[in-house]
Amino acid sequence: MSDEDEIILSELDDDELVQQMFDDLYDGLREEIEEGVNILLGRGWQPYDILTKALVGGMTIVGNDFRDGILFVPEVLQAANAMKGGMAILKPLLVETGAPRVGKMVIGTVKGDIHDIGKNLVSMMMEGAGFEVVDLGINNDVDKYLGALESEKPDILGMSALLTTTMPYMKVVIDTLVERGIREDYTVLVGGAPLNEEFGRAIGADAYCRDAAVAVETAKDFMARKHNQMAAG
Ligand code: B12
Repeated sequence: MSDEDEIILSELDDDELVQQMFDDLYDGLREEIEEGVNILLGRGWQPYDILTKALVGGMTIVGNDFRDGILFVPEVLQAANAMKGGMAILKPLLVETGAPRVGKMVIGTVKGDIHDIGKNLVSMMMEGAGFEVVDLGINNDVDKYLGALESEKPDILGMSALLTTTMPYMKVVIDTLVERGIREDYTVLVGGAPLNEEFGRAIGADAYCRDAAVAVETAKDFMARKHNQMAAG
């Protein structure tokens, strides 16, 4: 048995534990991540803080080393799997806020793109803020989005893209909404690491959101505007 096998997570203080969780996420150790999340919850940490400080923090390190060619797809998949284990524990806690229903969102990752961690995080936070969320998953083409808009009648359409090669597809979807004369029926929010505000504007989205917290705030803003318009009209 190596020294590393003997680390007892519950004996670490908060800072050490978060550091250890960064390492465990990096190594794709799902069970250890789940245990770490449970320990932090037991110590009174807010689910949102665990998500952003321990899990997203760890994923940032993975992302940097992936970019720099130190980690490769199989390792990153393992890390993503460990992250999802932690997120699954936090989801019911984030969602269970008893907030009144404020609106409905259809969300999905665009065609050609299989990244879903950020999208899932946005879904969780939106549900926690009182939105009903219909998650279309990954690799969605125009027809999938249009079908869901038609059947679900949401207030908001959210699209996620993590690749520079897939982000232009968001414009394809928005252009189709314009062609069909239904663009104004929805607030379109877009997000994903390679996007920025300028891109969001250029493709005709209502807003680009840097992260899940901004997504929630922006969605609430748009819902408030919609209600004010309805009250005025
Ligand atoms: C995990 C990961 C993977 C995993 C995905 C697992 C999964 N289930 O998602 C795997 C291993 C499968 C993968 C595969 C690939 N990946 Co990858 N991946 C990543 C990595 C490391 C992390 C992404 C992540 O989950 N981040 C954590 C989440 C929380 O952040 P986020 O996604 O940005 O989401 C937040 C915001 O952006 C925003 N947001 C996101 N979506 C939405 C949507 C809406 C509506 C709103 C409002 C907000 C919002 O809110 C989120 C929460 O705060 C990134 C690195 C990076 N820096 O992003 C590379 C990265 C995105 N991948 C990259 C590449 C190149 C690939 C591959 C092509 C590699 C290959 N050679 O095969 C494939 C592509 C597969 C495909 N067709 O999609 C590149 C993209 C480069 C580019 N400029 O296009 C990156 C940037 C790495 C790099 N620097 O090289 N990847």
